[in-house]
Amino acid sequence: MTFQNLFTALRAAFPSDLDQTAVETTAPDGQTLRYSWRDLEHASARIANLLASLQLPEGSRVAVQVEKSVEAMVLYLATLRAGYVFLPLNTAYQSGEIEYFVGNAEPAVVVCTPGNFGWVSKIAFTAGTQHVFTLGDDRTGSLLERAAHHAAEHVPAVRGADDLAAILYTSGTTGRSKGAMLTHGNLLSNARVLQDYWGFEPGDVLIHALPIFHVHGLFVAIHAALLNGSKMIWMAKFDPKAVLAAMPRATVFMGVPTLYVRLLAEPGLTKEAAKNMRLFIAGSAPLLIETFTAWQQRTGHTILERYGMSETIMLTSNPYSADARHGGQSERRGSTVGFPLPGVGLRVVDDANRALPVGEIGNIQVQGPNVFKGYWRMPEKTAEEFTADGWFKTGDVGQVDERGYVSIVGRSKDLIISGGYNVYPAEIESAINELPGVAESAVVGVPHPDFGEVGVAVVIARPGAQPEGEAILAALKAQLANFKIPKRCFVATELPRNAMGKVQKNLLRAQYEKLFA
Ligand code: MCA
Ligand code: AMP
Repeated sequence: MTFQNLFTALRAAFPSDLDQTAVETTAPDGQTLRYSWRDLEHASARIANLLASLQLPEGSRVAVQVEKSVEAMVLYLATLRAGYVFLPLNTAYQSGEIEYFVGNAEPAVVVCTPGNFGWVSKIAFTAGTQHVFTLGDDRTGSLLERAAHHAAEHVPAVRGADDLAAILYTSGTTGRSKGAMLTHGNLLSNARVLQDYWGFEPGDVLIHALPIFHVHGLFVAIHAALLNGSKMIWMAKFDPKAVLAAMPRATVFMGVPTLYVRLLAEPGLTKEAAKNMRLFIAGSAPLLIETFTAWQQRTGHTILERYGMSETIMLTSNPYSADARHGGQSERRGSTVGFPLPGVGLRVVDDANRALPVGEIGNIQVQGPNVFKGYWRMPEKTAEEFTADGWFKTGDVGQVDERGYVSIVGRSKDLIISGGYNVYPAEIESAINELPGVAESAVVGVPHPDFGEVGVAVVIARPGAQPEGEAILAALKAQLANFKIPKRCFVATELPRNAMGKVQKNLLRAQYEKLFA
């Protein structure tokens, strides 16, 4: 079979009655908006035609930093359709961060919010980008104005399974962010597996409340709905009350653990409120067993936890129903991320890459059609992250039990996952170390009731200087995305070190463990 463009596969799943509602949302002015499948088809064709008219070189990147809207999703679909490479950027990123991504990816097209055009276009034009468009969350901006002049029919560009569809930047423990290159084949194969594994069926309606610049909201959620021809109830921002209000009209919800914690704080979350729901899925960060159990008690539903990465999309999942592939096991077990998905190979090895027996803790390595093609323009980094026999090193530490359930018990990478966003201490430490009066610093993750984990900074002053924690945090806020800012900053006289002189972050973590208890 000739491989299709991912868009073509998603389009083929649209219902035959294109006038049905595909997406329902509330506009910024409070008005309810309904988009039919035909609207998605036409709007993505117009933007794809606009992109095609720019005569961009093959493989051009389209970098997008806009607020969540249905049109932003359509822009993603249009980029696939036109055969270019989508590069989503978190709206929290500040100019220094955007400068790096745009400089590294050299996108041919940049799309930003109308309010950011001044500074974003300056960065983009300096980096050699030819086209900068704007897109507001209220359907304003030059992208839609220009697209309106183009036809509402477009023949999707032919793309092979190995052709790039998207680049997702993911931070590294050392150095700057790396662009994970995902292909049409990676995304489509994973989407098909999930549609089947999670039992998507006619009549499903998805509540979409996640941001669309990362794997969870952009790929897992959107592809699941579109590939099933399912309606989405689309929320520009997560609001627990709005999610509760939508549940009687929906069947599936996906969220990071913080979303479940915030929903549990709503007295209206009851069995009755969740009665129409078929499935609650969690991932991106560890789901505490307390949250898992409380959810069962309050709603009668057992959350299905799964595990994935930007480099691999989804890797493992708890079962949706009794699954012959796992000896008929149907139990969704809290504190585990379930079984490797069909087609995914997963092994646990020691530091010398030797496979470990069942139950032993080690490094998780994976293989499969979902595993990315490599890091953008970083062949050495790519080589470092794969073993000689072709397995990708996830940097996660875990174990597989005798029944085959995988658990993540830690990370070998120095990473904090806060409210589902990744924060790399190395990046924050180097920003702190540049500030006046700072000699050195260490950033560690500590438990937090809302975000699961948050960063805490410990700073050592230069001789004679008296930096203050609050001032350091204020200075960081001007440079870095808000979710990366440590929630507290302490000035200390020294950092605990081992005999090799390495900072003992485990001791700092223990010291501040109860800070937010
Ligand atoms: C906001 N703040 C945060 C976070 N979000 N701080 C730490 N961690 C965060 N995640 C800051 C804000 O800047 C603000 O600080 C203060 O916290 C309060 O903001 P609040 O209004 O409560 O935040 P919010 O706008 O309600 O956002 C919280 C959120 C959001 C809804 C949980 O963070 C979110 O949507 N997270 C989902 C992330 C996600 O989709 N991850 C998937 C990655 P100040 O007042 O000082 O400015 S994909 C992935 O990981 C893999 C592949 C996978 O397996 O899925
Ligand atoms: P990202 O770089 O944003 O793709 O984040 C990927 C990382 O999120 C993984 O390597 C894991 O460390 C973490 N992660 C994703 N899902 C889970 C989960 N269900 N439990 C624990 N960690 C998770």
